[in-house]
Amino acid sequence: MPDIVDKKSNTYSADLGRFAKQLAHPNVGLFNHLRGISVVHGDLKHLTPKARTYLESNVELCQPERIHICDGSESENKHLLNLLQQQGTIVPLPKYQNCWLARTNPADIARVESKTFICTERRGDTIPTPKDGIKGTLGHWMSPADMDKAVKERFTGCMRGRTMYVVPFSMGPIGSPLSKIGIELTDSPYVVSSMRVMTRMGKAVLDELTTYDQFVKCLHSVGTPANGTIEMPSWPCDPERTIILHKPQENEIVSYGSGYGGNSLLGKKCFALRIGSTIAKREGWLAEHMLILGITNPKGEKKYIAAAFPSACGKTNLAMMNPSLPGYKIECVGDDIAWMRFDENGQLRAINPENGFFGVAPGTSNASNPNAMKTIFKNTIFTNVASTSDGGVFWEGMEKEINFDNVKITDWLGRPWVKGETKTPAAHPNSRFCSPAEQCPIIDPAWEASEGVPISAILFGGRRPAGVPLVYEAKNWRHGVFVGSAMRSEATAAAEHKGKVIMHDPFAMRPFFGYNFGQYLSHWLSMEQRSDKLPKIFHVNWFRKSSEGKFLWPGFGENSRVLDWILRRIDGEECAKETPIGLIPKPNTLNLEGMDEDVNMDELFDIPKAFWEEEAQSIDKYFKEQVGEDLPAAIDAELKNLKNRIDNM
Ligand code: OXD
Ligand code: MN
Repeated sequence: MPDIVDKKSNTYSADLGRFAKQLAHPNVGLFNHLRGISVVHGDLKHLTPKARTYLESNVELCQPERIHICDGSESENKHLLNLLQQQGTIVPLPKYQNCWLARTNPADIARVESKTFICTERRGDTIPTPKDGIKGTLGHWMSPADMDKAVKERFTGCMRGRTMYVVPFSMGPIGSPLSKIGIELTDSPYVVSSMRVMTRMGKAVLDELTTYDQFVKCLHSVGTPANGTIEMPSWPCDPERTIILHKPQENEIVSYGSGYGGNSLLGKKCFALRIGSTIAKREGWLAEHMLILGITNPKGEKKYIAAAFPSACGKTNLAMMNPSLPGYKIECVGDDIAWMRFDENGQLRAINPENGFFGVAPGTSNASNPNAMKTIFKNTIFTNVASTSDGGVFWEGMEKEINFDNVKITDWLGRPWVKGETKTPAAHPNSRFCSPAEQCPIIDPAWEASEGVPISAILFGGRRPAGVPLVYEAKNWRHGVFVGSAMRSEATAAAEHKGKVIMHDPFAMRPFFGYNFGQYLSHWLSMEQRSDKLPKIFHVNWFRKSSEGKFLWPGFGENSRVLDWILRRIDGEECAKETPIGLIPKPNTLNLEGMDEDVNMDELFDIPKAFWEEEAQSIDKYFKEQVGEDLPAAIDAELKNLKNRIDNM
């Protein structure tokens, strides 16, 4: 059997004969070796000089048994899925077409912010200096020497007995001037298969590299625990020593010990956001944690909107929304990341650097997101959802989609689960689907446009049960940057935080800043010099609750009513009135026609003075404690203005 764990030596052993036969490649010859290691798939000749050097040094460090250069083909993917199945990492889901379920080691289930570092010579380039005695929450810094030490300790020989996969990938459509290339070296076939969904991956990217030999270096290993014991051979990992490192100066990412999501699919958070934001700063553009959607009004006029919400706050749902407002159409460009830059006419243009959706499964249903449901039941890898006895999947929110009388449920840990009886959730709250974006029935015709789509508005938002109205518009760009900097939201399961605390999450980027947040704010402010056609900025909150604890706004498709108001604002309609926090809809200008539910507009748009006094204080405290000297004066001035306006309420 290929690649099974040999429990005694804790290395992978393999029936190379069968493996090689499966992979037989016309170009694989006797001389396809690198430092004595055989290349079992692909050809070293296809690597550019820099790619080869990068591979060589990491082969030396990690000492894999063999090398596989990925071509991204269907047959390669079949082989990998086969391998994963034989290793017990994934099981097929026969209810659907080419769908698979992975169950991870329960210790490896989410991003690990506390073990994520940015490495620069000077600490201040990575993070602001928090006030004395206060723990910084805007990222973690490591010195280059400590990074080198951490890498050596963990990576030396970590791939012994395993295959090192060379994964060339493009963030953004191959060849677009807005795209960037990466090469991920990994020992996880699960990562390779997922990267094939989430990025443009394979031979075409190597070809593209030959025109300019520049790429982001991404080294990943699931790890080999120091004590030699791999607890769960189907999901090797090393949670104790997990570490995720970024060196912006070298365009380099190194990730060890976790096979999960943002920790291991290095194109996503590590490249497209952390390293991406540092490249964007250098090159004068923006790499953001934002969905991108196209919206067409009943007159057939189309605009694009980008929106930043923290993880698990409904970005995927908004990006794929079926508008309830008649005559409107929404099309999806991306659900998680936007790379945006001003073109020569001063128009902000965005691409979605990703090629797939790595969405939170729980809560996704035909009621909340019918377009996602039409996207995710073919060619998908599910991770940590529950399974059904008829070969399907289940998660919290799918209760109406399955017949509990006919099927038995097995939870994400592989234990029997009974609705109404079992107290723990069937699916892990951060369980995911990983599906090709092109399968989305409302994917935008321009989602792969090489020049990107023109952005007319930027939305910020979060889960705010109290005090924050459904929508308000920033007075201008500078005020909008302040609104982004002051974002807060209830914690969710996408990271390791517990409970329902309201956390500061500026720009929904707190876990993803690649450099000092104060400098990031200055960079955003500097966009004012790049264009006189800046998009309008808004703040939205679908999650406000009444005094009885009920949601005041139904959300989902009804959010199209808010987008309609936003579009009319972009067109210059005078449907807004000033408040101390920004502009909100004038009475009767939010189109509520045909809504099933009565909405208490007074409560939904109430701006309580006491709440906002406290909010401004909390923002002030946050800036003082976390950002200190690095806070741009313009943002401090915006906060003072807000306080004054609240005082005069
Ligand atoms: C994600 C996240 O995985 O934001 O998209 O955590
Ligand atoms: Mn995200």
